[in-house]
Amino acid sequence: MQLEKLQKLIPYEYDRVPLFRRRCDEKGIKPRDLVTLADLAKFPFMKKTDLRDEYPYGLTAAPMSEINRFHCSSGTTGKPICIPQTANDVEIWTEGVMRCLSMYGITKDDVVQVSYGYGLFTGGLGAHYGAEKLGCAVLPTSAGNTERQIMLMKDLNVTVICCTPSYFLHLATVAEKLGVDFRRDTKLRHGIFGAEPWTSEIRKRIEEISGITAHDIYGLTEIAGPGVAGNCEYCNGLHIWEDHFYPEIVDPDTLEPLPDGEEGELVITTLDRTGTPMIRYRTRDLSRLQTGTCPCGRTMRVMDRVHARSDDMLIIHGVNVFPSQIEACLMKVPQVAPHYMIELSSTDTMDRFEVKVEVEPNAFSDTISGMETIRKKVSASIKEIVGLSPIITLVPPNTLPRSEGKIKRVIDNRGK
Ligand code: DLL
Repeated sequence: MQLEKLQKLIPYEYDRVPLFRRRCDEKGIKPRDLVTLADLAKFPFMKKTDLRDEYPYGLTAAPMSEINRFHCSSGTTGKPICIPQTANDVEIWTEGVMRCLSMYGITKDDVVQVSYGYGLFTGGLGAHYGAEKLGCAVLPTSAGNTERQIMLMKDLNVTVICCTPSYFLHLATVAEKLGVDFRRDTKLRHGIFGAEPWTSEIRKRIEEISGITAHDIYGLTEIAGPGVAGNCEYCNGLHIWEDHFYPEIVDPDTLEPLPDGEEGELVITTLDRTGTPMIRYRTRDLSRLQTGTCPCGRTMRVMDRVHARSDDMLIIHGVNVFPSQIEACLMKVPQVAPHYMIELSSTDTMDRFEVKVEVEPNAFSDTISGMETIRKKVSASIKEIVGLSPIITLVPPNTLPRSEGKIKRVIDNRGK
């Protein structure tokens, strides 16, 4: 089925998207050369800079009469990227989210609060359409106005919340301040979290503080939005909806395909989308396609949770460090809260590497000795796993910035 779809998609793209045709011609490859699935690796990659360079319509394959929605994602600089989609593209995306929700055990009896932002970001409308299609009652709060979110959650008997994991942690802090206990005062049972890397340690913290089950939903604007993959009840990774999204893992340096079981950059081809199809799109997300079968019985392949992006990697004192590693080290110390910042700056001679982390309210004290014990634990945890000794600054509860959407945890001022 994947091969049949690819054999339609490649000529469709070749005929309609000049950039793709030019790249194929340069490589001396023709659509008819796709005879087996393995032949896909002969075709050129697409990447974010292509979308930026061809902004806004250069990679659009369908005529304007068929385009029915735009979503954009912000670039780090200048213009955003823009993904025009057909009604069928939106339908495929909706189905991906619906399948995820159903896999998480959500049914039409659930009340789903969508606290992802609505608009050009795909989180809000993606979760909304998927939940509505499943027959749930949807509460489209969008992001922000946290106290009102908590009031509505209580009053409307919300059972499912969709938001970034970092926003849920903020919501939990505000709920505590308002005297709202999720277990006692709400019907909340599930959280559908994604849009940013989050470690299993944060997942555990979320489940402990709220009593809900935290589910992982993965996706990106270029490929659809949320709902490209989600975890099953075994939480052993995320099933990719492979009938719509064809995954590959490549070595991020050589770009050669890697066998299942090896970590590299996730590359996705959209098998059915016709508005802005993506062929071998380099996501920059680091993952692995797992080998073997999943005990849940689903046969769609499983990718590891995305713990980092290749462009997130920091090189500090010559050591490669991912923010998620720091997060995992911090979460090993129960006295610190899941709110932290990594700050880097440089002097003439060396990098300054500081980790600021909030102390849990019940562990916070104004005695130097009490704080010093926690600081040493944090320092030892980072030293053991990352091999570096950053400056550790413990800060009082609720003092670091919070975000309503994707959180920015790294400030890198080196070389500025
Ligand atoms: O973040 C789509 C989305 C919305 C996914 C809501 C899940 C929930 P973009 O803004 O284009 O789209 O950002 C996509 O976010 O390449 C990953 O780096 C990261 N990301 C998304 N989901 C996860 C996840 C949306 N579950 C980028 N785990 C992707 C880790 C994630 N990273």
